[in-house]
This record gives sequence, structure tokens and C-alpha cells, in this order.
Amino acid sequence: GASAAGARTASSEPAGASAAATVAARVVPVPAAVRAGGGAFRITRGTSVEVARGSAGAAPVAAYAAALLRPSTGFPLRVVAAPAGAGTGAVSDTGATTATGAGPGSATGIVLALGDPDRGLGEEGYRLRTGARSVVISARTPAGLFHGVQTLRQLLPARVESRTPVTGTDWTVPDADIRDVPRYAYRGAMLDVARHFFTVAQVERYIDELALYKVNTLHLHLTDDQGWRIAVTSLPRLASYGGSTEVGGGPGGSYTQADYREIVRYAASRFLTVVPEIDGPGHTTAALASYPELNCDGKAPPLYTGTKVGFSSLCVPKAATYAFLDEVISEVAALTPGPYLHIGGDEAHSTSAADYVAFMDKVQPIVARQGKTVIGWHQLDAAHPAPGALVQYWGTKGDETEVATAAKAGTRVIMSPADRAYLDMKYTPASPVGQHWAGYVEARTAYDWDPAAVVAGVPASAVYGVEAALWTETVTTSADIDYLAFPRLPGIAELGWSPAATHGWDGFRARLAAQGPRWQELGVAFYRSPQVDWP
Ligand code: TNX
Repeated sequence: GASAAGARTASSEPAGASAAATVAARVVPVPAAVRAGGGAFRITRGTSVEVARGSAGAAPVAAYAAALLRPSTGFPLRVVAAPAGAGTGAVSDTGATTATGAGPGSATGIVLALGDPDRGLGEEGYRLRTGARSVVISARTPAGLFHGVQTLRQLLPARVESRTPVTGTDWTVPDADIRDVPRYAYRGAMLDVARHFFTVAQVERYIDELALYKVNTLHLHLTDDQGWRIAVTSLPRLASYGGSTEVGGGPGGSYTQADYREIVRYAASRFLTVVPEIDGPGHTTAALASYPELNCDGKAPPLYTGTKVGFSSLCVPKAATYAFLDEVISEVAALTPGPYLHIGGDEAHSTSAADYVAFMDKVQPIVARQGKTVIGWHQLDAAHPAPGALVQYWGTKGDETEVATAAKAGTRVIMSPADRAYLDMKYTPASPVGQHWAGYVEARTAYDWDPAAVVAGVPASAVYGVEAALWTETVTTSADIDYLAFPRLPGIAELGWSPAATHGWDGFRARLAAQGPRWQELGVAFYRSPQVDWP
């Protein structure tokens, strides 16, 4: 469980061990370290959300926190700047007394403070301390504060997620002093918007679900055989024709550049980075159908609405292929503030091995010229991954020597083993949606593994993070997304965030059970796995 260090004796509140137990029974991902705080804190009608002195950068997170808590509590939760002269105790203090809000002149309410006096909170860590008069969240960055707010949210009763006031609720934050930093810098979720198209609103709904579990990266699989989903100004037929259908022959759809910018903006407001994927050389029928010159024989194939893989390829020897990729990648890169651009590279079964290498040798420099870091599916390791590139491992065997060799040479790995982290796998043969080529993936299977031990010979230091992937051949609605993602997504999220030493199925299943009522309030139609004792 979370480390239950130094119980304090100064108050009659629970000792450190029980504060840790309370937090470890509720919060996903389980925090790195929990001890006793200065007493429980009750949110009331008079509570404000305070931006600490010198913490102007915390204001957007304060506004977010207030907006999150207002509907269910019905409280005004005014966002205020720290009163002049009032010490919040949040930035400079390292001791218990002021931090708990006990001292005269200390802040009251929910306090957000930028600062890391003890050092070590890094880019995304936070500290959350309760006391009788305040709950203080401090962090070095707004992202850290945001993650701290997600913890605060999960410490409150599940009814806090209600969109209408729940009167008579005791909104008490249990006693705690949490110090929490992520295990991995990259904690992703992929959504395949190519096999079935999902609207901006549907993507934003998923972003909010991801943020609750401290996921910090949204990988959008924007192109595949069945659809091209992002408008490219210089190649308009990609979206207008290539985006005009989907698996099963429905109308498909595509994002305008404004739509995509909106997704990027919304993701950023939840501290998620968007990684766009332009898949190639395979998975490219939508592009090949839109522009005949991309085909070696100059003939456009028909649009494709089935679910086979591995039958399409861009024409590797043609110069037109790279002119095309240059246009696409430069436009997509310009719309994307994040550092990464995913170039796919999976299942290129209709491209010769030599052509595959030649293709990757040409595409990676195009990405680099746009100032982006390449991510590719792990087949890229069989070619020449560019210096600094990352690969995304989606195998199930763990014996791929080319992945180990590349990792030892510096290619970082994002772990998405299909038999663990593929959210499109069915839970059991009875699951109404999903596939099962990588097996059935129950809640425990999705959680009970170690990202550092997936592929033999990959040094633990080469593992950059984890990603839960949701392919959508069988997925058509937000309800389908919710069903497949919950409860497995929080398992992958915990693997990405919590220290390896906290790992344990028994503790996790108890925390998962506590999430059930929260999902009910949020309207998340989750899979009631029989492995979890849902309340
Ligand atoms: C394999 S995994 C694929 C996708 C499919 C998925 C279905 C990977 C990189 N490629 O094209 O959608 O299986 O589970």
C-alpha cells in the first residue's frame, strides 16, 4: 500500500497509518506517499477557492476546481486571490502547523499554491495537505495542481460528481498529507477515430474521463483504411472523400482544422497533450482512394468499410508519396503544440521489408523538420528509429529482440501490450463489443502487470510510459467507449502513475469498487466486472 510514514501525535485526528489507509482505499491512481495531515477539512457554503500569493498561474486550475465542485455542493465557491498580507503557508512552509491552517492569518478554504519548497514534485507532482481550516494543494506547475484537484475530487463522496445539488451531504475531505509524483512521464490513451468517427464532443467527454485518472496524453489515430479524419488544406479530398465513410459504411466524418484545434485546446485545459497519428505505409486506403497518384499503378482503389488489416500500402518508390507526407505532416504539426507526431508503421504486410525501411528513412526526417519527435508502432525498431524516437510496443510475446536492441541503443518505449492494454479486447466471450485476437482481458489482467517487465532485454530506464489503446472496429458510441474503458483504463492509469512498490490487486480492486458510484454519477456505463465487489 501507500507508504504510511510518520504518524503525528499533535492532533486527535487519525494517525498516519489510518490516513494512508483511507486514501489508499479511495484514490486511483494510489498516491505515492500518504501520512497524517492536520485534521479533516469540511467544504461548506462559506468555503472559497484561493489562489495563493505569487501563484497567478494557478488561477485557471482554481476556476476549474470551483466549477467542478459547484453543481453538486450548490455552494458559491468563490475564486479569490490570497488576501494581502495573509500567509498561505503553502509556498514557504515545510512544517505542520502553518500548513494545516492552524496558525493565525493562514489561508482558509481550498488553497492552490505554486511552489515546491521541499523539491522533488517535478513537472506533475503535487502535495495535498488537509487541516481544520484549509486543504492546501501545492505543486511546481499548474499540471501538478490539476492532478492534485483530481485527488481532492476522489477524496470527496462520489455524489460530488452529480450535476445537480445534493443537499444534506457532508463534504468532508478526510485527514491526509499526500505527496504524489508519477512513475512515468508518459501516461497515454489512444482513441481510434478512423474506424468509426467520433465527434469533438465525444472526444472531449473521453478527455474528461482520462483527466480524472491523471492520464496526460491523448493519442488520436486519425487515419486508416476506413477513414481520413483531419482536414488538410492543400489536399482537400483526404477529408471530403477519404473521410466520407467508416467501418460498416456509415457516413464517417472528419475534423476541420478548427475542430482539431478545439480538441487540442480542450485537452490542454485538462493538461493532456495531443499526439496525432498519421499511419503509414499501411493502413492507407482512405488516402490511396482520395489521390490516385499515391498508388504505384496510378489507380485509386475504392473506399473500404470492412475490418481487415494489412492489405494497403503507400507507393514507397514514388516521389509523390513524400510530397504528400510533407504536406500532411507540416499541416498537422503546425496545428499540434505537443512535441510528438506518431507515424504508425504497424501491420505493413503489403510493403516489402526493404521498402518499409526505405519509407521510414524518408518519413522520420520529415517529422524532424517540423520540430517534432517521432513515435511509431514498435515495428519501427526493425527499421532505423531516428535518434530520440519512441516506439509503442503492442505485442503480446515480449521476446522481440529488435525492440530490446533498439531500447538499449536509446529508443524509448511506450508499453501497450495488446493482451493487457488494448481496451478493445472483450472482457469475456459474453462482452457485447470488442474483439479477442489478443485474448480476453478482464479487469485484473489489465492491471496486474509491470510495464518495466514486458519485453525481455528492455532496460527499465527505457520504458517511457504506458498507453491504453482503444481501436474502434466494433465501437460506435460513447457508451461503448465507457464500457470498454471502465474499469480497465484506471488500471493502466495507475500503472503509469503509482510507484511499483504500491502495486497490488487486492488494494486496487478495493479502490476500483469505490469508483463505481462515481461513474454512476457521471453517467459512465461501466462493465461491472465480477472480479470487483462493487458497492
Ligand atoms: C491491430 S495494434 C492493429 C489495429 C487494429 C487492432 C485491433 C496495431 C498497431 N494495429 O489496426 O485496429 O489490432 O485490435
